[in-house]
Amino acid sequence: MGGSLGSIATRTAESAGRAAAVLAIFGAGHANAQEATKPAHKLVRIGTFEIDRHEVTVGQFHAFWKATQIKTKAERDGGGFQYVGGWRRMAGWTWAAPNGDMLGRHDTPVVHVTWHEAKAYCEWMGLRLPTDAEWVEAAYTERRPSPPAPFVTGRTYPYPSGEGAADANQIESNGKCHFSPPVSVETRDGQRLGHVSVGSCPPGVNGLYDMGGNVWEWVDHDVGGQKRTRGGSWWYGPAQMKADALYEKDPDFPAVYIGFRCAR
Ligand SMILES: [Ca+2]
Repeated sequence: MGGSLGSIATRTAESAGRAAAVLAIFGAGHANAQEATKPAHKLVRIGTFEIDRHEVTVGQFHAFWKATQIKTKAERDGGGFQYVGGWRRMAGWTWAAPNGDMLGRHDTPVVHVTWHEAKAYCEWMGLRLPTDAEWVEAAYTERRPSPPAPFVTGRTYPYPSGEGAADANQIESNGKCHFSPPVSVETRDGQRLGHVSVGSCPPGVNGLYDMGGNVWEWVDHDVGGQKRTRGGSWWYGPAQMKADALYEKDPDFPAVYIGFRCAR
């Protein structure tokens, strides 16, 4: 996922200077919108459709932000949400600074984006959000003709990571992939937690990364005006990673736990 943005994780942005810092670090910002190039996407074919191998990253979303001059809802409203005994707006927490006090690494999943913003990003890329059925097919049923062990063609697994959930970035992970400071700083049950760079965990069903855990993923599925999220996140255990874990959120809700990937 190379690039010149890796060093930003160690940069601290003061609240008042954050926008300037983001512009300085990411480049010329909106001023050079016409020069923006679209980021590369690695898609995996699953039958009749393709889906991103990774969650969409901060670096990829930055190209969209720069080209379209979008101001995300979290940016407009002063920050996205975190659950702290209830949903709380976190000042300055945005796609560029997922935890406010430091800028997001380019190879970490973008969060604090609404369903509408995720959809707009995918469409800007000539892609779209996966449907719920596509996401489920890709996450749980192995479709590769010759998958590496232990995966078996045609088998449907309980978790996107396979028979077990220990390889995923979730609260009961065994440590194969885990919080990598300083992207997120949070504690739950005495553990330091957060999302990790995409591809940090072992690949799961269909060779896809982080379909289970890391960050929730918006899909194109409406339930009474709410939009479904799939796969659980680093904040939860394995139960939220399963196919029967059905959760929906307001499509205008930006949160530190929610990202997305695209399909076509
Ligand atoms: Ca995920």
